[in-house]
Amino acid sequence: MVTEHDLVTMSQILLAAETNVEAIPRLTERYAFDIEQAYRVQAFLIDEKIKKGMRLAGYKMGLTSPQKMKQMQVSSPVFGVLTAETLLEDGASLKKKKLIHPRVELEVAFVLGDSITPEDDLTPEALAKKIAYTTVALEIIDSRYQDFRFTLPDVIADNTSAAYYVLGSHFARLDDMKASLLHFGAQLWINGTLQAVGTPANVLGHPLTALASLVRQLHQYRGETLKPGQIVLTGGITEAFAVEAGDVIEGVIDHLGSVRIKVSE
Ligand code: 0L1
Ligand code: MG
Repeated sequence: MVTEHDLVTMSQILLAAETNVEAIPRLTERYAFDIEQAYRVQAFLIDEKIKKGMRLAGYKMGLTSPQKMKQMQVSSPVFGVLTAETLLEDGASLKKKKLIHPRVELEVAFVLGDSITPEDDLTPEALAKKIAYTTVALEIIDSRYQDFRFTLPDVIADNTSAAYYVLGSHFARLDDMKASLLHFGAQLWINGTLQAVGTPANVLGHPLTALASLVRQLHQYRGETLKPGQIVLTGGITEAFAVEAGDVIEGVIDHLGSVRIKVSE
């Protein structure tokens, strides 16, 4: 059984791995801990970052597509925390040497116009009214575990591999769009080669279903609710792809625009 002290120690091990850019063995090889305890480790990790001056910007859902669940051999979606300091500008350059083994994902991002609690109507129709803006995003994930291999508690403790994220410069309003988000095509390009195609429907059937799942899990594991202005990354539309120095990566989603980053050494 793990103690409170062990949970804090685990968060410190993960933070050191991130700071030192050094992969570590899975924490579950040393400690037996469950999903609830994993979210406590994640909370200790985020508290430490906030103490160092980082600011909460929103949340991310992870493991929301059948492709990602298969790739990582897990069976349920998870959430992590986004900070303002890890948001990159559209077109920015990402330094690979700051990361262990980064991968990129193409996602739909929401900027909330309203607070959302578990007591609210969480159907896609009702949630759509609480979204201020929708855009295309790239998420750069970077597991702190060796070989990107982990169990569900490991990856939750590691803030669901969050590293950086980039939002497109075009912000669309869901209610202004004639077609449903579910019918939009999504493309991930790396160095001018089409790497993957998909649709936002890959994300738990609808990115707004991922948002509903976030509302419930955030309340269950943190006792928190979503606030206006917060950013939500809804989860990868396709599997994740390894990122190399020199890469130019572009994500495109119909009606939501495009987003791009360059990767340097
Ligand atoms: O954002 C994601 O879907 C990543 C969640 C964690 C799993 C991974 O590192 O691939
Ligand atoms: Mg993601």
